[in-house]
Amino acid sequence: MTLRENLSAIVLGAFVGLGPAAALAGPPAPVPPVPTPQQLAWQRGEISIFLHFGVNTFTDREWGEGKENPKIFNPTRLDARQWVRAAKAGGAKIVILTAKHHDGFCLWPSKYTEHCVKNSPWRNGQGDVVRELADACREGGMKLGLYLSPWDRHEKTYGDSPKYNEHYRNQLTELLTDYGPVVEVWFDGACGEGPNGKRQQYDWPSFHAVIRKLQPKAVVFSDAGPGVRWIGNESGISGDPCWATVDPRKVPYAGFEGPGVIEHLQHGDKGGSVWRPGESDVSIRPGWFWHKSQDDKVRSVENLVDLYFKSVGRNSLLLLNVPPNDKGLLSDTDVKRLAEFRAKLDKIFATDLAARKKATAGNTREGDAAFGPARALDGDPDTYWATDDGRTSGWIEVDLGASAKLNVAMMQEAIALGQRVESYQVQVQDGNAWRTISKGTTIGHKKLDRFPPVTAQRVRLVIDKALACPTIATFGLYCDQ
Ligand code: FUL
Repeated sequence: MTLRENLSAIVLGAFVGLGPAAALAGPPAPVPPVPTPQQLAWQRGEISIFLHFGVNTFTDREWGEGKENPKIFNPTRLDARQWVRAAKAGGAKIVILTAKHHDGFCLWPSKYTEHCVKNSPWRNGQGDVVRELADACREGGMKLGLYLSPWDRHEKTYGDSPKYNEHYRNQLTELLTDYGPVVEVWFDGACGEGPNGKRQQYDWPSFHAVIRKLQPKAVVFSDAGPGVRWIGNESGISGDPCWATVDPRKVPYAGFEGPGVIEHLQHGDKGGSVWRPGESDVSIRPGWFWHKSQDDKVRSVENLVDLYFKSVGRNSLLLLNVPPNDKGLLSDTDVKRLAEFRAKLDKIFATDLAARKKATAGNTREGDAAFGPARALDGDPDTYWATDDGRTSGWIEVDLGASAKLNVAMMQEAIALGQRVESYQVQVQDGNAWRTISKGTTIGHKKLDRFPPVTAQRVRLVIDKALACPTIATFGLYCDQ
């Protein structure tokens, strides 16, 4: 049954006064919290590209001081279409640009500061990097996200909390008004000294209110969400287990520090009260910004694939930074690596050995084929196998038709109904017995397991424990050779 059919069944059930359970087999009730449509689309995107670009690109630094002369910003061959093409070739659905980093230099001509592109020689001071990227995204079918660093080492009002908060809201307003749809607003929690040595108290609720008003569909990233959360490191590696749900009291605001915070960000909370999936950020190079000396330190395809398995394959999103260079272009090696990374993923997942094969299950929801095990093998993320209510375990079995070599398994839950699974095993039939070849904890949007090659014809996904009846959208089997 598709999720749309689910809703129709609920509505039909309610209409005839029978309640959801009596309408046909009826879909399982959601286990709240569940994702918003935007959070669901975001997570299904799986890979986003981060673009760290600004004065640091020209000064060979990671954190500028805010004293840089705007005249140093002069990317003579800047081509945002090239960024978008490379991101697409890497399989990304969103690109996120550092519209302003900690140095305060704005890549768009902000009315509220002189420390921006309008005082640079680039395009004779008429340029606007945010505009060029927004246009390239629209043309290229890519979604746009923006990073506006709250920490601003240039702005004089920084540290004078009410004044700077207003300045920040003004800049946020420019970015969220003038450039079309922005699907993600990225806040880092860094809060350092201002030019006057004073610390700033950020007014987060008022920043969020600006976003809600101007781009209500944008997901908001920070360690405290509210839309999606930082995964707790900058290595692109999610925790395992990884729940998309959290207890918001454990990280009440961006930049909050304390015991257990990183653990919490890494793993989320079983039964947490809000849906806040993890985003794993990492750079393709050692630094976030481009440095010539790192041109030969671009991550290998194997390393990127490993990160994909440890981020996307652990119910998180991979935000991979690929920084434009001082010409305003992504460097050749990085562009090539992105395409090779995608090609390798496509190769691993080209043939799902379980797709549309004969499937059985220990239990199917009221015996209704609409929730049968074949629904986990049909390649449709909106259909799923489900058991009867009250069950918190179960299994599906696939007969591959002939013995086949496998070393990768993919599991997905129908997360629109909430994340449920807390422990599972993948087993192969070995003589009369079932042998476990892989086991894990959470599944969520996607769980990927790699294991030593095994040859088998019958394979099972056993759900040992779930918060409510399991809803499995995908059980895929692959051979990576
Ligand atoms: C951090 C920043 O301090 C780094 O420079 C980088 O932008 C990283 C993605 O976020 O908070």
